[in-house]
Amino acid sequence: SVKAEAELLEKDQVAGLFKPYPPDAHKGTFGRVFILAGSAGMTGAAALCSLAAARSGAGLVTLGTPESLNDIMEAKITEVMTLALPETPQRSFSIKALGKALEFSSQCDAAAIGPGLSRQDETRDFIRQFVAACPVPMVIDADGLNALAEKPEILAGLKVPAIITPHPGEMARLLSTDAGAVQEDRVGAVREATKRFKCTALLKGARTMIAAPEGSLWINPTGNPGMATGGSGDVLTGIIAAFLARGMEPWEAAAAGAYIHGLAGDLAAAAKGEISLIASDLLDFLPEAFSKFE
Ligand code: NPW
Ligand code: AMP
Ligand code: MG
Repeated sequence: SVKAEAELLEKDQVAGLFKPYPPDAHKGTFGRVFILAGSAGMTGAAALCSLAAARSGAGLVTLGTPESLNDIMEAKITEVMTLALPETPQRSFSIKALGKALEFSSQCDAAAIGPGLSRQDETRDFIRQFVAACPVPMVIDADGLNALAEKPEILAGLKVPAIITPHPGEMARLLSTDAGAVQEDRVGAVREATKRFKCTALLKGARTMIAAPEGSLWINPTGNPGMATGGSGDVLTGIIAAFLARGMEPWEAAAAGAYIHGLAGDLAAAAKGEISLIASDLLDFLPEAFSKFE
């Protein structure tokens, strides 16, 4: 049954979503995450997203990267492995990356696609075909969403669970409206998205909302305007991917992800101030955010 009212996410409820680590845990216990992110000019999005997954408990994180950016990514991030994939002349994923990317994804527990991928035509085709055939649960953000905006049937036809994480601008593209209209009726927009695309939808911005296809609707109480800074959303995508890989249900991964991300932002703002807050501060404050749940 569809609840009429949105419910505020409570800390105790989020705590219940984190199952304790078994003492005999190994890397495989917590899941393998595959991230497709980045292109020339936006390697930061790829680094932030994949490091966020590593900081959020994923056992192994692999970043698929346009091949000429591979050495840069290897130097930028130590804990994350990379998979170099065919690229366009503008150094974003080409359609030739599809086979290898799909093959790799089948060995993983969850995927994330979108941050910093660019909106080039060939990359858009790669994204569409990857999402349509990806065999594991995935979180789709940023240019992943932009690629699907004119192909809503791809999302609606998926056989695996998916979470979409649009900001109001991306949500407007998905629903063929404008960001102002989305902001005027955030509840209506997030409900429409989950209904139309048959997946869990998370609408970002002050008071992030999470809607699940079965009708529940949550409002995240954490976070602050200091988080309105480049790369902040790319961190959220990595956190949610890690939670999917450790076996959370899509609405659980989205809700716990929004809560932890906002909490890291609040801790970072308390330490550094809202003005100076940058996205990598969120990575630095994730450990303290998680410590509230251990
Ligand atoms: P306006 O103009 O501000 O009013 P885009 P992007 C609207 C990557 N990044 N409320 C906004 O409206 C991303 O991952 C890479 C209302 C504008 O129309 C993407 O791949 C980084 N409106 C790519 O860059 C760091 C809102 O949406 C539009 C809104 C482009 O992503 C940065 C802007 O959105 C970035 O993460 C709100 N709360 N929020 C890196 N270091 O590599 C947004 N809008 O055109 O999708 O651009 O979000 O910057
Ligand atoms: P993106 O636009 O993709 O970089 O995502 C921005 C992130 O910062 C999202 O998680 C937003 O929910 C968060 N954010 C942006 N502005 C605010 C705000 N005023 N209050 C709380 N969170 C915000
Ligand atoms: Mg974003």
